[in-house]
Amino acid sequence: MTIYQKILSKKKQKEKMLFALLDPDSENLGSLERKIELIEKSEIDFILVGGSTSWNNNFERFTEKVKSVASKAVIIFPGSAEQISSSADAILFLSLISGKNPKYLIEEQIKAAPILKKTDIEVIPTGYILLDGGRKTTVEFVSGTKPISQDDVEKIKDTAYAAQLLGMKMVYLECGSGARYPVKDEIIKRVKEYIEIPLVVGGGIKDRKEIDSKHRAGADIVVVGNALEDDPTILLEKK
Ligand code: 1GP
Repeated sequence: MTIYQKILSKKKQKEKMLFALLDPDSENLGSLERKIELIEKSEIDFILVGGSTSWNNNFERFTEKVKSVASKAVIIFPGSAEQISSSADAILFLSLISGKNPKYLIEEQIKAAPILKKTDIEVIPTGYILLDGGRKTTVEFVSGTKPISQDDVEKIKDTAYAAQLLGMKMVYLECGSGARYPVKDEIIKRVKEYIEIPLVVGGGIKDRKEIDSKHRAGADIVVVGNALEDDPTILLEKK
């Protein structure tokens, strides 16, 4: 079974999913093993690796390290075509469809294509939609694109539906890492009425209460990054 098939099957069973995001630029390799041990014991389904920046230039080494410690599948969440490692199990092949920057709409994907052709990583085409989370986040800065205001519900749901019509396999509603507030429940509900493909929600989700509320609103997958830094034990408590 592919990772995408596993996601679809959980969605069908109405099993909510939780992904942990490990960003090579903000992880300390020393504490990484301990964090992965906690992840392994938790309900987290899959591990995402990646981020908007690649200052440390250690993506390959980092992904190999995560893969060597974790038994859970590792999915690349790339900030650019530089973040591809054949040791990962899959890649979210993102297109930043809320923005008008050709680099993140199609150019990085063209750069990535010949690299992916040579690997057998599973590719999951994903429409990536950046929303305003109350402060300028790294993804906004790096991508040079404006997030959609969370007041513009119609635009958000139309963008998500366009992703599905284009044949993308998932929609990712993103407020950016460290957002002041996450995607609002009303937005998730509205988007959910329009799409059948799995809905991923991330950015600024701080605790168990918020994870549950995003799941209840209709997110199939919730992604947490920073909160794992702050207090992994609380976050990873089983329900
Ligand atoms: C993944 O960018 C997020 O979508 C992660 O955000 O670090 O705020 O959890 P946080």
